[in-house]
Amino acid sequence: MLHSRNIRRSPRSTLTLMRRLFSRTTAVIAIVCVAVISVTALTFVTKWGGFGDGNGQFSGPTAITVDPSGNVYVAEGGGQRVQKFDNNGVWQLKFGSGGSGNGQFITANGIAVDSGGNIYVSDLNDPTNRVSKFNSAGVFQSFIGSGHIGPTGVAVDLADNIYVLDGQGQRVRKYDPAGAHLLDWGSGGSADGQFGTPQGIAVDASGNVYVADTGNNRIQKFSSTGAFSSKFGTFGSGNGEFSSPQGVTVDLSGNIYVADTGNNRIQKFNSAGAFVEAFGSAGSGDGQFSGPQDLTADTFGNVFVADSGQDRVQKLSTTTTPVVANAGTDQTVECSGATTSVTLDGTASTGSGTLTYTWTEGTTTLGTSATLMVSLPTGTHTITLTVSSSGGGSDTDDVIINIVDTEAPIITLNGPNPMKVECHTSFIDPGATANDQCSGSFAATPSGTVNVNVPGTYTIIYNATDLSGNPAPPVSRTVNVVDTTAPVINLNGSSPTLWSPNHNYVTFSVSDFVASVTDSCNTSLGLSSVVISKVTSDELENSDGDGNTVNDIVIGAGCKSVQLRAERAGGADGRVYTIYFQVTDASGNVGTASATVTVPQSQESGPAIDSGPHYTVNGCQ
Ligand SMILES: [Ca+2]
Ligand SMILES: [Ca+2]
Ligand SMILES: [Ca+2]
Ligand SMILES: [Ca+2]
Repeated sequence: MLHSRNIRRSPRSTLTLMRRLFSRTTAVIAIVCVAVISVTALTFVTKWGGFGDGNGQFSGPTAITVDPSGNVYVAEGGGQRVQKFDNNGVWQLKFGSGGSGNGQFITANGIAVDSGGNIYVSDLNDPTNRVSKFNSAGVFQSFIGSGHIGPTGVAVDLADNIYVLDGQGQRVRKYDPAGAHLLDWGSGGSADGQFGTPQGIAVDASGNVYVADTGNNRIQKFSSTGAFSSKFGTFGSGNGEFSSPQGVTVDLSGNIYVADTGNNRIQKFNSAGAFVEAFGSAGSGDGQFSGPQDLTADTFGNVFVADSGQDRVQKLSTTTTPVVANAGTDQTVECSGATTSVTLDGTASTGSGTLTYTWTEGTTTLGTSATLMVSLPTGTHTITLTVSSSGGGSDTDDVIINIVDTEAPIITLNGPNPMKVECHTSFIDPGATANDQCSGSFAATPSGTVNVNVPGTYTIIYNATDLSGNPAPPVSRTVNVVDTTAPVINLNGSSPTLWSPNHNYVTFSVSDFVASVTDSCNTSLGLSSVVISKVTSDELENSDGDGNTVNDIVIGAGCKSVQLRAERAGGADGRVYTIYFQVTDASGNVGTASATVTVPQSQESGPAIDSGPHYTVNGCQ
């Protein structure tokens, strides 16, 4: 269908094709209707290129056109060739090279495709000054016309008539499909129908011819026979004003697009020449331009721009799909601290053009990227994503982020467990620390008591609850209060002297010597707890001159008393009995003390002298 002989297109105006199709095929009518209905603002779609001479690279792309299938053809002034791409920028083929031979270029500056897929390239530079025709495979066919002076542009109408714009010649030359010259119009100047070195030309479905009158900063419209119809534009940078506009094209609806080269932008006008929209700015970003020299509209609602200074092609859409914001799936996230990191994902949002994203919670803006990591405190957050399209329109969507705290703290004991505490001392609880992923670290609460004065095993229980009320499993510590200190036997200072040495027994009890027993950990200890562990004498049991007695020491039953003979060796230094006392606390700690009972040698001799134990009787041990 698209190759039907009767289907023609003008190179810088693709609407011509679809107008013809509109009247001939129902199937295509449907496509046309969709495209027309959704025509709104220009939005960036994609781009390709970059400086170079490789396939898909450019050196000064000066002219661009499309064929009925949407293929894109780019002529390079610097690269001296033509490259063909599909509608999405996938490289197809190339032809041409630098030179003056057939099929070669000096400075290609205009391009058009006819209904048969033949490609016309105008070359503005002396000595070439010619328009070359190639078949769809890029094979040189013929020259169109002769005598051109700096031909800057070329266009083909529905009937395959060829219009050559002589930039230096300040005129339009029209040829029939076979290349026969039909007519010329125009001259240099700024009056209606005159030109100031025009650079671009297009033909609409009705055969009207549009010229980008570059030097006069305006667009002029002519009939197919060159009669002046109308004009719009003047020098400037405001809406509807131009700075050296070099390219013009017309879409299916008759809208006119102008490559406003010096202003680094594209401007759109309705079919009556009224300003509709300005798109783009100077720069290298998406939707920005650097001296764009040409543009073309396809039949699918796209406009392709030769972004000459950036050596690339930018594809713009004239159709806008509604913006649909998608803030992503609601999330429930376990708290991980004072704030918890959550990634918001708005990449499922759709809409044409360049989308911008704004995440807000209440009146607070959280960020402006498609995906965003945010830090949120515990609780329920309703976050709104607002998506806006560079082509206009916006939408919002909410996502609920629940930061929850469901995990209990974990308690860790500080200090040893079990823990040993000496009786009589103070117990200082080293405590326990609760660690919670959400609430952080804090002291656990102990319960239970330790009586440091009572040996035994005690248990301290530690509990903790996080800020969300999750209780930690309790942890316990065993505290062993131990008594390792011996009791103290307090003597009353008594140290009796026996006289006379009559060999009789004298009985002494514990209480004769011991005033008290103290053990702060074992207060039940008293005199009754004290026993005589042993008694010694510093003289032999049966020593010389003691009356030949034995059993000088007799410890009573239960070791609470002792009988001592009042006697001493003759001719010695007096007898010393030493009584050893012993008391044992409940923990087995043993306290000892001793006291002496003496028998002097004589009443005049002074105190008995202790020469060490020579005779021992054991008591209770
Ligand atoms: Ca927790
Ligand atoms: Ca003790
Ligand atoms: Ca004796
Ligand atoms: Ca002695």
